[in-house]
Amino acid sequence: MASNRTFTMIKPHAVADNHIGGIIAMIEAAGFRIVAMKKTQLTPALAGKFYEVHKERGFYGELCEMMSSGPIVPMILEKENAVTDFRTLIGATNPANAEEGTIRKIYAKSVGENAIHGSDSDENAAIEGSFFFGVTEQY
Ligand code: DGI
Repeated sequence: MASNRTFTMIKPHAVADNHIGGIIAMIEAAGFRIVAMKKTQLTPALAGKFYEVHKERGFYGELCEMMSSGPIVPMILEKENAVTDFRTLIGATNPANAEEGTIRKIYAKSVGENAIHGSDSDENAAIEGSFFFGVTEQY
């Protein structure tokens, strides 16, 4: 059975551009309930740990620098089929390929500055959620 939770973070450029509210409005309108949320900032080392699976990729350094460049808003979200439905809501990694009406189509600037993260599996959703939130922060 699919888990009913996923993990997301609003990326630094979208926070800096005052899009927290617009993005959260889209998330709630799509039927997701916010289980945990905060505003925080990653160090380059923590960003590197979060994105460790990409460490051999050419864009890893740029990704870690971008993700630690300013505050982010991480959240745990709840809905049936959360991981799959949230990936649909955010759209393709590269906004040029994202469907109309998706969060990335509206708020992403480029493949690197693509506004929002969404876990790609139930297992990663649990790992990524616990990277930012303890059990007593999830309601
Ligand atoms: O799961 P996604 O976030 O959609 O995509 P992913 O897991 O393939 O990549 C993770 C993040 O890494 C992505 O949201 C933005 C960044 N990224 C991916 N491909 C590129 C990239 N950044 C740059 N600069 N160039 C890329 O080709």
